[in-house]
Amino acid sequence: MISISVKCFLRPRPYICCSRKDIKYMFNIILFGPPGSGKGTQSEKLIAAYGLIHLSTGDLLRSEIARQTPLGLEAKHIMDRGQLVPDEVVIGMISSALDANPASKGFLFDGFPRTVAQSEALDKLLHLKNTEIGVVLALEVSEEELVKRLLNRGLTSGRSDDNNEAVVRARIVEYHKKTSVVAEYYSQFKKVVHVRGEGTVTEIFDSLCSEIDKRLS
Ligand code: B4P
Repeated sequence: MISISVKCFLRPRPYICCSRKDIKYMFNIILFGPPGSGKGTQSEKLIAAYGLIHLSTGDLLRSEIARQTPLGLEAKHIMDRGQLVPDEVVIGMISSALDANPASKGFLFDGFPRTVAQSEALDKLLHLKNTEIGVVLALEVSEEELVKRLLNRGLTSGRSDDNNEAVVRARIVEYHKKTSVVAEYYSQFKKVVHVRGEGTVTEIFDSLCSEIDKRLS
């Protein structure tokens, strides 16, 4: 049995830098990009701005590791090699999280889906709830910038997958091998928008908001 923790920030929107639209129906976003592209960073700001529920499979897995559950112990070995955890594990975690939040205005998926099998499973889970992905926001960052950011985070985060350059590069290889195709999968439904992921956190946040607002109007 997997226990999960989901961050829910249904509080008044604190950002006034650009016009947020109220979400009147369920709106689901995938924040997509390679490791270190700013998914976690931007997710925190987006959920606060739009009142979405944040589902980060990386956070869920790290919570399992911190609690030393059997799943967490197994996942740690895989994550420390820079590889992806098996699809059935992360799909199970997301399925439980969706069921635990029936009244959500929408979900922000961060670091999920990471394979085509995960994408297909997510679409089926959302279909069962009469909803779908509204947009896939794909952050674009050069490889050298990714490595720099992750190694820099490794100096303070305590994350064992961030403090070794070989592991960081292995995660990027894994991304190109198994995850980049997720953007192609959603492109066939015309859901992907590419957003420049280099610049200040505020500039990138404003670009993401502008793409979301277009789809909410
Ligand atoms: P995740 O937790 O998803 O981690 P990540 O992709 O490395 O980080 P993220 O992209 O969110 O980091 P951010 O840029 O915000 O995954 C970790 C591991 O879990 C995976 O390798 C895999 O093993 C496993 N896993 C997770 N989901 C899975 C799934 N669905 N299937 C299978 N396995 C899965 O931050 C990076 C750094 O950049 C930060 O220090 C930040 O401060 C900095 N930064 C952000 N924006 C910046 C900017 N604009 N300028 C400068 N620095 C910036």
